[in-house]
Amino acid sequence: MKFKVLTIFPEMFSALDCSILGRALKNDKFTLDVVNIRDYSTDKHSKTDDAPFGGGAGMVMTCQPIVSAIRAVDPDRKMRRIYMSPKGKRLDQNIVKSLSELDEILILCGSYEGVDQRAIDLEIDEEISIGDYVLTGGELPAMVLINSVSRYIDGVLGSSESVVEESFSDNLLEYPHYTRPAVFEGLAVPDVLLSGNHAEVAKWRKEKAVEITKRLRPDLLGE
Ligand code: 4FM
Repeated sequence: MKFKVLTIFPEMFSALDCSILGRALKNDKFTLDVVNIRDYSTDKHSKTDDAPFGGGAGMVMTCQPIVSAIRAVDPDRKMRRIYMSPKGKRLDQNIVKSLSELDEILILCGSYEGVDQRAIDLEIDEEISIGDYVLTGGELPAMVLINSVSRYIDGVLGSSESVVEESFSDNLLEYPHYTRPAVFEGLAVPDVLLSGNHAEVAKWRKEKAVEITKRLRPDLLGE
């Protein structure tokens, strides 16, 4: 998988150099090119924004640097071009999984009050939202998308970080986890987990997953 991110805050993406994704990037399991939109501005001061037509507060990102940057990084339109926005289709694990099957994803991050609609109309394939709340820009949403999609790429997760037995894999929330010590502040780990009976452990985990999902997210069970 190849990701290209277009942003006016490229430094923010250093967060992806940490932990599991940092290791995967180092080991070339996927690539991430972070492109500064400002570098494509033809303005003498490298401006990337202007006041909104029709008036109102805030600034709008102009078409020229965005359209030039997108066409420079994806000249033959072979990438899936995504704009992170609260107006987009809500990201869920099914969308994550289907995006992970693509070869190349371009993500446009907006800032300020918005992006000139013509840049979106001309160049963007799909708008995706990470949830019904408003952030100051699309950078954190882009990192959420990259993080969630990367987990499905071969070799990104270690063998102990399996992608199969997890929340949402069968539309259930995860069962509770425990590790040593067996008793902490008087709270004991459920006996079955210490029994060594793998079939009983699997049964208990499935029951817990169903119980927790019923209680916290009945919508996931269609209830
Ligand atoms: C997006 C601010 C574009 C300014 C944002 C511009 C968001 C979300 C979000 C903020 N993106 N899911 N929620 N973006 O809040 O995806 Cl120009």
